[in-house]
Amino acid sequence: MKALLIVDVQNDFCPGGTLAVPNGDKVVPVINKLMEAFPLVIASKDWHPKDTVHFQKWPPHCVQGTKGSDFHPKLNTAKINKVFLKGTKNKDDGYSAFEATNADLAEFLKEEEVTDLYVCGLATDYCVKATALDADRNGFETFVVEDAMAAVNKGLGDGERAFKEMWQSGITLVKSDEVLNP
Ligand code: VGL
Ligand code: ZN
Repeated sequence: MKALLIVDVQNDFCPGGTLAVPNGDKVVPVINKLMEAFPLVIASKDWHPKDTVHFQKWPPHCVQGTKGSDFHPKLNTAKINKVFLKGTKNKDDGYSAFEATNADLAEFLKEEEVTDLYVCGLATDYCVKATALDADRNGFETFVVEDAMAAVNKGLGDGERAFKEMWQSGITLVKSDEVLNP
């Protein structure tokens, strides 16, 4: 059983948002198409309290219940079976979707008999990377869909380094075309 996990495709990470990822919105049509190939689609949301220590490292973003925390308006949310909320505590960054507090992601995937997890979304060098590495550690066959994600690139080359780190950990890099037309 395979599943698609969409990480943090939220307004604040897209152009016009408070922590906009360059080309963050470009992943939306790719992900909408990708969803068609999966019987199970889940998503994570960065979901911060307004006084979190996380905002000492980052401009405030994805504050619980604000417009910035909503999914991008073009994302086909009808296909999303369950949403996992992370970074929900005052003292946690919650980069990985496996740190979600409203439900246990690893347990959910095991109950659904997911063996192969495909990860996409925002941002490659933070939450996508952290989530993919955790998926691998939790024993899932892990794939990242390269053209369905975008990097913050706070430091030059961070996105490229993230791909390398994921690949070196045994994660498989794939393109959306290969997933849609196997
Ligand atoms: C993220 C920085 C801060 C992400 C979240 O979703 O990649 N990056 N919070
Ligand atoms: Zn955050």
